[in-house]
Amino acid sequence: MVDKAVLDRYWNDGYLFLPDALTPGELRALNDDFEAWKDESREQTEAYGETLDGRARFDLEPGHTAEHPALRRVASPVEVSDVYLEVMRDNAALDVVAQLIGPNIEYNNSKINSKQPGAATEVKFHQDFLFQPHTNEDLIAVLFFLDDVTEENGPLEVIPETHRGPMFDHWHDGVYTGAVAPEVKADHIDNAVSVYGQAGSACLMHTRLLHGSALNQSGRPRTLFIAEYRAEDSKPLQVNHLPSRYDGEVVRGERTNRVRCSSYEMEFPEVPTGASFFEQQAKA
Ligand SMILES: O=C(O)CCC(=O)C(=O)O
Repeated sequence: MVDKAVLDRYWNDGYLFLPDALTPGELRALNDDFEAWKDESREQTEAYGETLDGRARFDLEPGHTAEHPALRRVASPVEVSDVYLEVMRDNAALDVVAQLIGPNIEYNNSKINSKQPGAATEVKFHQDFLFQPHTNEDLIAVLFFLDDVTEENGPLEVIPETHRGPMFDHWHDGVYTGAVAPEVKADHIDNAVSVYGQAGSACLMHTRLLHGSALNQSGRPRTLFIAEYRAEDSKPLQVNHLPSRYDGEVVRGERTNRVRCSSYEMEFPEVPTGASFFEQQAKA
């Protein structure tokens, strides 16, 4: 639990850094499962495994080899790991999520984003809400650091206060790219803040905050477990872009079946088809 000044800072900035979001035991167990997946990926040459909508669960970066495995994304790890499921259901950051948008909180989706040493994949600037509109904007992504995050290994970069500004178009030339136009990035990049911290910490991020992250230029990995939660009265208006059988599970408080609506205008994202997140962003 955190005090009001900290909560106020989140509402002002649109993000919050939390040290000690994971216990040492949780951190070790999450990393053990990820290392096992990374080892398994050595035998693979293309994206593999299957999620609920038929897309691959494990996504490999171009240049992936058995000697230098570059597993860059695991979609819905909570479905294939008891450890990820337990941490998603109960962790110290979730208490703060409940303080901010609770008391009733549902799980929305989760993934692992990993940048292995020298990984060339960047995450282009975007606002998460534009991937899956809801009736209101009380959604928070918790980005758990499974490695120390430094200036060199591709930290999350956020643009403070943009959650209170416009929603930017993620469609370009008739294609949904899941990224803002280069001019939007150029207009904001001078205000970017890189979020560093030790393994075990986390960043809480408002669903409308503009953010991205650069390539990993270091010899050390940077792996994040990202779990997104929503207020129970925030109802999805479109299919989950990371479907999971746990979508909608109440993880704090209780189910009320109330719906709360805010007023906003945006163009709906394209329903995911065969493309992975990074393939979609490559069209930007
Ligand atoms: O991996 C990162 O640095 C950012 C992740 C992110 O923004 C996303 O996957 O939506």
